[in-house]
Amino acid sequence: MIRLIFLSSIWMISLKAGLFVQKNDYRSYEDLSGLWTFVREESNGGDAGIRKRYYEQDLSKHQNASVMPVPCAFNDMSTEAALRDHVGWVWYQKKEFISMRDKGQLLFLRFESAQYYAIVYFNAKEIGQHIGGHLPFSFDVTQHVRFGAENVITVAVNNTLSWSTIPQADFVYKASKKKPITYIEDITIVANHIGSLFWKIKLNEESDANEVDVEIRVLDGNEEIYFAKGVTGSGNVMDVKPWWPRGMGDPNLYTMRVILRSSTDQILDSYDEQFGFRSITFDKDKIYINKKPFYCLGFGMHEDFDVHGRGYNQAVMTKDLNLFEWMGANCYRTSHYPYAQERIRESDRRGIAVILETPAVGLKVFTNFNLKLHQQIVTEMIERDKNHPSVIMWSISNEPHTEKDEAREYFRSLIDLAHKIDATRPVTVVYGPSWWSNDKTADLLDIVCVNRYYGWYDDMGYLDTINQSVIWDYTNWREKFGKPILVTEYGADSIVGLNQFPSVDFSEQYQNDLVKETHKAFDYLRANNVITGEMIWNFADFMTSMTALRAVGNHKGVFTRNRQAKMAAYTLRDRYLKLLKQN
Ligand code: GCB
Repeated sequence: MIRLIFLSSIWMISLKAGLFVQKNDYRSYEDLSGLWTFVREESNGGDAGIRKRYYEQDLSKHQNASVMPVPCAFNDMSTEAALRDHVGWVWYQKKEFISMRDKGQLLFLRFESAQYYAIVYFNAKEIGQHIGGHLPFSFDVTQHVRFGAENVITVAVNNTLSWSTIPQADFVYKASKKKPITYIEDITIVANHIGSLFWKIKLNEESDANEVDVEIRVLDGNEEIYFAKGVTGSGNVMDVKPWWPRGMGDPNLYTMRVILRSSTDQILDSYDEQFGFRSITFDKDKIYINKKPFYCLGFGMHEDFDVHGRGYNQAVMTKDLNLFEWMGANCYRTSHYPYAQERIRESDRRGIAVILETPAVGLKVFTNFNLKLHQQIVTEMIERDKNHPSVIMWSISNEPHTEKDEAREYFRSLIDLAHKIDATRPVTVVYGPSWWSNDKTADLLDIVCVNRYYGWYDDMGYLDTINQSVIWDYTNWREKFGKPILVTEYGADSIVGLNQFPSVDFSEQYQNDLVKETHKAFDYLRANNVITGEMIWNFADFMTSMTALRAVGNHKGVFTRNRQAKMAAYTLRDRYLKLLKQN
């Protein structure tokens, strides 16, 4: 599953990296996207590049050198199958002029994501490592910068380290002595729909919170509606307009402007964080947003497109979310990894709810080492996206083997961790191979998500049995655990333009018929409070590795990989638009 390597956006920023990049009088950044020098090592080449010290070399002179766009998945760029299927190390390098004008600033190198294990070198010195794709990380490079000169950034990326084979590694970056600059490292905002507000500002380690004043200003557009002081505090903001998902109201957003002042009244740092006033609650039946029942109408999907493969692309993101709106959808799951933060931010603005998911797919091995890494990923994911009003739930894993006894303590630890970091959102796991009858974990969760493929992987061709199977299966989950249940996957492959009437598998008609039959069961389950939402698999066709089950990728999209609507998209659209009005 974790096959593709990509480097998503890379930024050179002055001031801290925990928060997304921003420009103001105290912060700035350079976007390092573009064509990087690229060298592929032999597949499974035994760390040859590290042994031969590639990071000290000008890689553009290497015999295998080519260029690679960042961000993008390199696998999809090449005409060679060897690069598409490459397993092992690849090297990226870029020369970057850093001006004398930047002297005196703290400089960080921030990666939005590198898939999967990255070692970063700056002017031939290793400055840090990161394990786990999809989430941002950053390193302070101030000490290593040559001002008024070209600097060389080299990144070695390895995709062999799958979830269960990661060796012990010391990937904690130990920063060298930093300059005593005070800055905002992180902001936590909890704001509910009736205007209660809590904030916590984290300053960098070297700063002395007693030496600075922290100002909090809440802005509605340009108008300041609340002012307070303190690194942490709470209050009530009057007459707020809550953030609503589509179909329930407007996705109203506010800005929290955090300003740091020195004892001599000099501004040291400032950051504008967007947030919304809204609450997520649940009982045994349903999810509620701002105390009103929220029925999820949406998609499982992938951050994937022709040509550039997996990863963030702003044109594709815009097209996708425009199609969501056209379809009447109000929700998606970032299956099966956290997506670019730009997409989550855009979901805030459009009022599309998001279930954020870790990249833990099909877990079978519940070792201590896996747990540690999983804990790191859950922490990084929640820390990155905790202030986004669109994020309504954390998904710890997709289709783990929770029928195994060891799964219980493993998941208990992750669920507790997620609750500890964020007490305001429900936590879920998406079930696939396990059943209500043998699962060892679902009672620990707030919400239970279940993937089922009746009429496809189960009972192919028997469309008339879908209704009873779906009702039987989901009702059993509901009765056993007494939790709100979300359908997170159902569907069928269809090859666009392949028509068969009466329908047979892989035709557009079969996908459409299966969707219609499944909806009959959903109508019953919804009316009887068994499910609190439905998400089809998949939004669009996407590329996979080769297996006999796939014909040039997975075709369960209701849109093609180029985002053209298939027959089933119209059926789903009619349903979503109708149900959205009832939310
Ligand atoms: C699943 C997985 C998803 C697959 C899908 C399928 O259960 O969660 O990643 O793509 O089935 O189409 O087989």
